[in-house]
Amino acid sequence: MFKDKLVSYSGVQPSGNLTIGNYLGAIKNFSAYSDKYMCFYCVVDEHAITVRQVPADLRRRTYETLALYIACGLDPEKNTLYVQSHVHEHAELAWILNCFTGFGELSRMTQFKDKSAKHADNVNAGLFTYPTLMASDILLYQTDVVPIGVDQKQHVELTRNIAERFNQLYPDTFTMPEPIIAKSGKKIMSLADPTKKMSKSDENTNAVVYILDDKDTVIRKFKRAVTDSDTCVRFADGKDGINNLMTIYSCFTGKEFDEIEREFEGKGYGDFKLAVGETCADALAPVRAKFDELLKDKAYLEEVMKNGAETASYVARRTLSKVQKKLGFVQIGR
Ligand code: AQP
Repeated sequence: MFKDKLVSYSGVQPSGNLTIGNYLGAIKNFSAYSDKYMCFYCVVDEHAITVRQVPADLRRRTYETLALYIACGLDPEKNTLYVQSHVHEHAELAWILNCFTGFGELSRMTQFKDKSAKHADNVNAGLFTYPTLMASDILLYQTDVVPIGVDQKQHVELTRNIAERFNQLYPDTFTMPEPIIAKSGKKIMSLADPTKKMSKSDENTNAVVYILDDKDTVIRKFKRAVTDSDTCVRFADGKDGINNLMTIYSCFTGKEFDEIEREFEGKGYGDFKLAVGETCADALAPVRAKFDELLKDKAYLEEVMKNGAETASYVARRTLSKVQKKLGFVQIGR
């Protein structure tokens, strides 16, 4: 076994501008593992092409997503930051895992149902087998923990089922990964429709707060957020809009809901929305500043990508070769 530490693994698709949902549900939580774990955080460009992408945009967003990882506090010296398509073992193991995954299992995936409804003109096989590629991402690194938002939990559960099935047939192949879902921020909702997840690919840009939005834009978006006809800031059933804003405020300030309720007692929604907007914008300002600086230095970002791909490939190759041997593929020692 290559590892002398536990492994943390996660990824983000460069399929749009990253949102505060991606930040609070995933990226912000990645750095908690940097000191004690061996960490692999990937820009999953192969996942992104399950939906049509404009090549120039995909290329730009791949650099941007990597820069955002670093701007959000992931030190490339402590974390392996890399791009999925730079490590060919992901696609190779995914093929093998496809042969150990049921058609019925993949058909039950909520994301597949949602995305095939949303992109009815392009329900491709990649969209269907997205979860086996994700299983490959995770299992290649003998991962122990996968920090994710709650929408990805079903995919990690499927990964565990595939790993268990494979390990039963070929013992001691894969480590069993655990999804790690933040208590707060696990599902940030759209500002325009708080019953729907905030997504980077949402066409309504007012529904989404991007990590790189400037302060005025962030405040304007929160001011327009859908709430309800009540006037009291409290967390309760049926108050999806306010619950979402309280969750966002709590994630950025660390305050509990009862503390937030006391803070805004006797104040209207206008004051509350302004406070959420200002707090969010101020928290993201240093990320934006660092991102701008990083993006000016493409050579540095490419060096991070190269070093990351080298480390990731070394580990991925070992797992893939172990799997191939177990399956009976002939090894010719090239
Ligand atoms: N709204 C959200 N709240 C909390 N966590 C979220 N994540 C995504 N949206 C929210 C988490 O971010 C990580 C990276 O997500 P992804 O890029 O793999 O794709 P996704 O889950 O499909 O996210 P999007 O923003 O909705 O992308 P598109 O619009 O391209 O489909 C994951 O850990 C995810 O849980």
